[in-house]
Amino acid sequence: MTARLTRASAGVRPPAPVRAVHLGLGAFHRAHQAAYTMADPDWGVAAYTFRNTELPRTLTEQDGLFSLQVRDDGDTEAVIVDAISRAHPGCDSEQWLADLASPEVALLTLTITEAGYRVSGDPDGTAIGRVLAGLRGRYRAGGAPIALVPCDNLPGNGGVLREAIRTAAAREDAGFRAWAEDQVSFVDTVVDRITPATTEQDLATAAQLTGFEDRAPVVTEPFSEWLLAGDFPLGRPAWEEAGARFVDDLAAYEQRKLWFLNGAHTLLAYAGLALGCATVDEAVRHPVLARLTALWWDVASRHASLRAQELADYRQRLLLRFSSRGVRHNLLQIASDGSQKIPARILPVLLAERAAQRMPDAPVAALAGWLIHLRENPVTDPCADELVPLARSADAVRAVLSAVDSSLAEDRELVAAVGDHVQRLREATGRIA
Ligand code: CS2
Repeated sequence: MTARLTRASAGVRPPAPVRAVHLGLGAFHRAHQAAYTMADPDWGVAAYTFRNTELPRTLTEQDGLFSLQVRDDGDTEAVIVDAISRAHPGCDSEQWLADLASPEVALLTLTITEAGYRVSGDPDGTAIGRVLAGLRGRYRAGGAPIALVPCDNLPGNGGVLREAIRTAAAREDAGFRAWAEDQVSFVDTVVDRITPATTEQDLATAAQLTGFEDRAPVVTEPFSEWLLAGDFPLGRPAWEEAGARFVDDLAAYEQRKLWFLNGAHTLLAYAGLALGCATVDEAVRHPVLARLTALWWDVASRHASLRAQELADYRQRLLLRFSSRGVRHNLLQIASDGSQKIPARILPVLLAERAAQRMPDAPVAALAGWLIHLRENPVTDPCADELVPLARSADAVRAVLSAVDSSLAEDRELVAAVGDHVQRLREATGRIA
């Protein structure tokens, strides 16, 4: 019989004092920030999720421990991650407020998805609303400074979070708003580690590899990157021990990550689903999709600021990462939240190309695939209620494009090209439009 996973049974140190809080306790946090924080035994994380109450309960039963299965094409190595000192469901709001008010807590990392930074109307009950409540409590409890470290794939994510907090705080008192401007540091980050959702099979593998019954394992790839720019007024874990890099300017790296990795993911997800593929490794082997991906990287390279050689190396490595059979990354998972992802990943390159009067195939294919996805698949997107009917309307291409960027919808040649590409994808699968 496999033993229960606990700190005692695994012979792992006791939980470190909580000095970091995390919001968004999903697989990505555990494969990324938690794994980096493990490099510094003085820092423990209190991790919160406002969605899934099962996971914090399971982690609590496992003393915060879980196994991280690092898989390349052939081998899997399992590491027990011990950085999470406490895990909490959303209903623990008193604990959340107490943690954020504590001067021992120096930083808050966030993985709340791209959609989590949208503030429209009352922020209460949203991730931003929770952060605002936490900051308000901290201000009232003495106002120790704090670093906020967003770890989602948005350009200028520190600035985006700052704006979201500012907007949400519009009705707060002036003293609090001045404190938030002065004492809250917004750190920009580029995060990278491909981490698919955990499957039943991964639980069995965890038991085989570790000898423990682990009900919260995470599967990830060997590659990992974390770039950060910003201040940590009360200090931070020695994340550099695990390979994090602190730089002055993230813009070029952010482009590289968002356009080359995430942009290609989005293209593979939408065009790939339209062509009947299910996972990234399958899609990247499909001749039509392999060609589109290469075209996408060519066109993105024209507008990226890193040196050509660096971009070429990054592409080479991405191909290996995408084609790894160790990490089966579902296209449907990547296809979620297109309305939030496309503007960060695809549109900057497409708009620059259109300004130069060119009509590049790859981003057009991504938009065409998105349209088909909105018509045919289950859609997870904060704007689904608006987008799905538009995608099924008579003037679908123009209507959907106008919902993401009005200038796209006014570009008649683009609207026609996306419409043509919808046909091409249909013909390639032998389906009728
Ligand atoms: C993916 C990302 O789901 C998605 O949209 O593109 O989660 C991607 O796997 C990560 O950014 C990799 O670092």
